[in-house]
Amino acid sequence: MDKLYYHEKQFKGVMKKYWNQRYDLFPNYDDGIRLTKELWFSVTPHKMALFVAEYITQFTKGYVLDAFCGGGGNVVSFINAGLHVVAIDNNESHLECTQNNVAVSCLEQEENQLTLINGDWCLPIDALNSYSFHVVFGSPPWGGPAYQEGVFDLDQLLPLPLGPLLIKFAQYSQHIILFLPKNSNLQQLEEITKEVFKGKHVIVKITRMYINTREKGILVHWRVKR
Ligand code: MGP
Ligand code: SAH
Repeated sequence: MDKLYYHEKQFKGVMKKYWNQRYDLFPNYDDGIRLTKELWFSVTPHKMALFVAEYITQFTKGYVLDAFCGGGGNVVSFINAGLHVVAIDNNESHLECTQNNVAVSCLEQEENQLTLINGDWCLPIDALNSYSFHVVFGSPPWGGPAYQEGVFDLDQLLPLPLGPLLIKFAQYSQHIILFLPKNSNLQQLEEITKEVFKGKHVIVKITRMYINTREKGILVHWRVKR
């Protein structure tokens, strides 16, 4: 199990700002939210997770694949919006954090509304074969707080560069939504999109996401028309 960070004394240097923002991340932080060090700088703040969930419910009430569930920042809002979620992560501690954070944040849950799967996007994930998803959502690792230096090269996304990641996710749904760094190279995003979806009609919508006037990231929605 990765170490959990839940006491102010554990937060040093750049990590302090994430502790100070804890109620932006989870307004119910004091109810027993559990996060590893990586999750403290990766979870989607609550207001943005709400926005994403509401955005998705405008076009579907069906199954969402959260490809990198982390600490459940997005999963909590998907569940509360009534969506069914299949949540993947390759870190057992993070899956446990999601399970805990959903339990303390989602008071009403339908049976089978959430399925957690330990899966690695660098390998085939056979457990996904029996599902049909309306949306694939993903907030992949950006390489930590240092992502802000300069323009973010989308080939540096983990665990796969943007192109191969889109090719994988396009196998599961016509709607792919990714939360990416605010300083992402948008020209590169356009070039990768043209290459991956060559010959297909694809609409891309980019939304800049702010909390209290500070930009936190961009939400990119690819809608591939058949
Ligand atoms: P930030 O930009 O590192 O900090 O993270 P802050 O305090 O908002 O910005 P600053 O300009 O004041 O320094 C902002 C948000 O981006 C986090 O709450 C996460 O939602 C997201 N985020 C940051 N990182 C480093 C990652 C990451 O590696 N992966 C993912 N998925 N999200 C991240
Ligand atoms: N949206 C989440 C945060 C995601 S952080 C939230 O709001 O809580 C990104 C997650 O990707 C981390 O939990 C990390 O364990 C996971 N991850 C990294 N590499 C992966 C891989 N190869 N396959 C699946 N998950 C991976």
